Amino acid sequence: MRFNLTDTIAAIATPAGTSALSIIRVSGSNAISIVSSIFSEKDKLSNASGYQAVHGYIVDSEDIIDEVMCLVYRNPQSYTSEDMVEISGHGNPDLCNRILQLLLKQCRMAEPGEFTFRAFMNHKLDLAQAEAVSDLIHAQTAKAEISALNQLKGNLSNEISNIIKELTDSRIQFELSIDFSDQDLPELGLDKVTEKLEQSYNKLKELYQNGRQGKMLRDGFTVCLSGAPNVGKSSVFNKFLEQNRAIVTPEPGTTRDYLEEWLSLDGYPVKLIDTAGLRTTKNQVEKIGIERTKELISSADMTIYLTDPDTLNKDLADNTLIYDSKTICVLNKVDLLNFDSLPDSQIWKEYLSGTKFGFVPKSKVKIYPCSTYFAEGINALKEQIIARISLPDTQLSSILVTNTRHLAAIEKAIESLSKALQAISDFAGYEFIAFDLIEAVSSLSEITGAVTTDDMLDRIFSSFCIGK
Ligand SMILES: Nc1nc2c(ncn2[C@@H]2O[C@H](COP(=O)(O)OP(=O)(O)O)[C@@H](O)[C@H]2O)c(=O)[nH]1
Ligand SMILES: [Mg+2]
Repeated sequence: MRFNLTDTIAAIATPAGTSALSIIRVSGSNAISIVSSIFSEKDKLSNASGYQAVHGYIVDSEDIIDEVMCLVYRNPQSYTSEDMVEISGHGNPDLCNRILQLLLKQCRMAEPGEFTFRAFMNHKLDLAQAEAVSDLIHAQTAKAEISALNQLKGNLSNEISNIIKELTDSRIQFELSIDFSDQDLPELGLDKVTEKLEQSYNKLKELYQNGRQGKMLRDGFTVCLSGAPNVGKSSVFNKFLEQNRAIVTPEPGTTRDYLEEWLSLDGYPVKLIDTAGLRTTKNQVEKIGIERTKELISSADMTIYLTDPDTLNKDLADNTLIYDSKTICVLNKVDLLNFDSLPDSQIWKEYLSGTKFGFVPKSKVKIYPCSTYFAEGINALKEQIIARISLPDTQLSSILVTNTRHLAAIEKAIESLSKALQAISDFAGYEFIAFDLIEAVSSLSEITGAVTTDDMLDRIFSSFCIGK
């Protein structure tokens, strides 16, 4: 086992630095007696009932260290399911550390995630919910918060438990048919069992497919700006961030190394990357920058390929403009065009007046016109990105698998279940089908934590904050 569960543990739960308040958490069978021993109102604290707050002073022999409120929790009605005390003191890091040092004379410092680990071991939370605690703390945007909160409420755990129950029921029916095949039991309704297994299979498939997008919600979408030098990549980058982050100059080849920044687009976490312009060059530094750009484009979730009136014809001739689900082509600097001389001048005029955004007339690929000098083009580009990454709101409020570990477990379960279904259609022996169903259940049990290894728990809880 990774942590000793019988020790009493303590940790500062609030961030380091000066703040209005700071909170120290103590959990374990001796939590209340240890805090009482350094508290001015010893009896009041020792006799406090659960959820009672006791006002007093933390004292070191005769010296008063801080005036605090101690909130008492009695097991099992606490986060960890153990006796707990939360000491709220003044947010002075020095005072807070002195209180912690006093406590640590009688108990041990908590490891990262150890409070939540205890909650898991004491069945307050299952593993998927414990992971949601960490996701909720680290969620960067509103959409990621909703999804983590749903998981914490147990939505994912319930769905997985229901599927586990269905699969286990079916497995038992197959096993009974093997074990008592010589007895007068009613025959296994193979059609009905198969139908149920197919339903579970479809549910898992749906969870997996939605989950691939859900994972992006948790980890973010990477959007890479690319195109020839000087088309305005850094200008677009700065407009998105609403600050002059990247250097913009009229001179081609300004951006050599890439820059990346996080932003929230309609509640979705987006990592926007500004890259070196793509061109043939003899300059060593620029060459390396261009190589990096190519790697970034291939690993990004989306690319915004920019061109401008000067490079458009070359880009069209070279077939560099592609329009697929991963790429958005943009013609920047449309303010430089002489609209009256263009074939579909009316469309361009409508665009410039901010009423239209769409195709560049007569081009083979869909190219979005834009100018970093006008808000319309940038806003419309943002909408295009959002449209491609956004999930329907119903999907957000339902179950969304956002965690790589969970997705891998679901994928394994789908594989085992599809083997079971194949075995049924091949008229294979029931023992083979039962075996595949056991495998599927065991993969799914890893999500809720009914099946775990020390190594797996280590990996999960070590990424938590201290004090959580
Ligand atoms: N006319 C016009 N100039 C632009 C526009 N966007 C960027 N520029 C200018 O084009 C030049 C190159 O821009 P920059 O963002 O550094 O391009 P990058 O090399 O692709 O990063 C700068 O002088 C910008 O001010 C635009 O929409 N219209
Ligand atoms: Mg640049």
